[in-house]
Amino acid sequence: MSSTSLRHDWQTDEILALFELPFNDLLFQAQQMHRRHFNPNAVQISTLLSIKTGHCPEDCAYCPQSVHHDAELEIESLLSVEEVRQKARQAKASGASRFCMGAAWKKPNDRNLEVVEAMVRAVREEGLETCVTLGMLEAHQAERLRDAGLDYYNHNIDTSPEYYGKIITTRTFEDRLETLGHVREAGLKVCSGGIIGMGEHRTDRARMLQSLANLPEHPHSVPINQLVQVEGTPLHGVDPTDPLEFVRTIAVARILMPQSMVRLSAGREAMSEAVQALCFFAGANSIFYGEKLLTTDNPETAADQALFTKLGLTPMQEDDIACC
Ligand code: SAM
Ligand code: DTB
Ligand code: SF4
Repeated sequence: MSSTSLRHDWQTDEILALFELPFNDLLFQAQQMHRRHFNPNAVQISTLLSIKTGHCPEDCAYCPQSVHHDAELEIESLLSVEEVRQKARQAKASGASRFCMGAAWKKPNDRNLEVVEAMVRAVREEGLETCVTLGMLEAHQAERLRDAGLDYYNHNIDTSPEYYGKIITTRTFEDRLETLGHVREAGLKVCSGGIIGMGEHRTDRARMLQSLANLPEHPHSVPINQLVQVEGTPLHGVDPTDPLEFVRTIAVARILMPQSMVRLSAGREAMSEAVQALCFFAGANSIFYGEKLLTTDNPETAADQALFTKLGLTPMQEDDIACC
């Protein structure tokens, strides 16, 4: 996202100062920023589908799909284009505007990519925006996805550059930035965020948001995940982060990246309605909707519909976004 009014020079101490504000001051500032750019009562709705599940060669300590951990998981090879089309049709019927497809790959090979391109075309034919997350991409692969009509590429930086090596050893933070560069240069919209609750410190949360905000363009979409603790993964049993610190992270993301969609991503199943409501107040304006994320549970759709009614939230339309 490029606009001269957006900052790309955030310093760590400025971001920490935001985190340290009294809670009400921080939320008020974030809500004011939010209202400047969005209808505060509109939420963008995406649905997720795992198109290839498990056996991933990467060792991400949070992830049940890594071959290095022994989480209980139903391994599934690449779905067919028709299976994906059916799921997209269902997602559209239940109110989603974007369909996100995730694959447990370190990087796709060109044969894999051909199938994903066909999936992207099928999902577009069903009238949904498309997002995929396939691991690392080379420049020509990002261009191929763009030519197939892909809208968004999700590639999370997950945590701070300093904490990265404690969570993943099979790739580097710089590898992630390189793929994000290819995606941006191909003209795809970037979706990039991270995970809270992996035993990181507040400074890591600040440095993660700083890395995102100081990219050449703010990501269009910034998913903030709360770690879903899965038995068999190294992070199972780690001390959870205080929910109010999670809300603060959302608020700081909103202030740093005022025009981005901030997604209250994984972890809602373990969150009270009150904490989710605070996240929306702090500037979150996007969620994953549907009873499953990739491999773990998300809230029941009826529960989400009830929450939307209680909070007076509506699915986002184009005119809910103010132009810069
Ligand atoms: N393999 C690709 C990759 O890592 O980019 C795409 C799929 S991967 C599952 C997508 C994202 O899901 C990860 O970057 C991570 O941020 C998030 N994720 C994975 N497991 C999670 C968990 N247990 N809790 C919260 N977020 C998780
Ligand atoms: C993102 O930031 N979170 C989503 C999506 N992008 C691909 C994935 C969450 C996965 C949670 C664990 C699971 O269900 O396997
Ligand atoms: Fe593989 Fe992605 Fe899971 Fe890491 S997060 S183990 S890359 S599926």
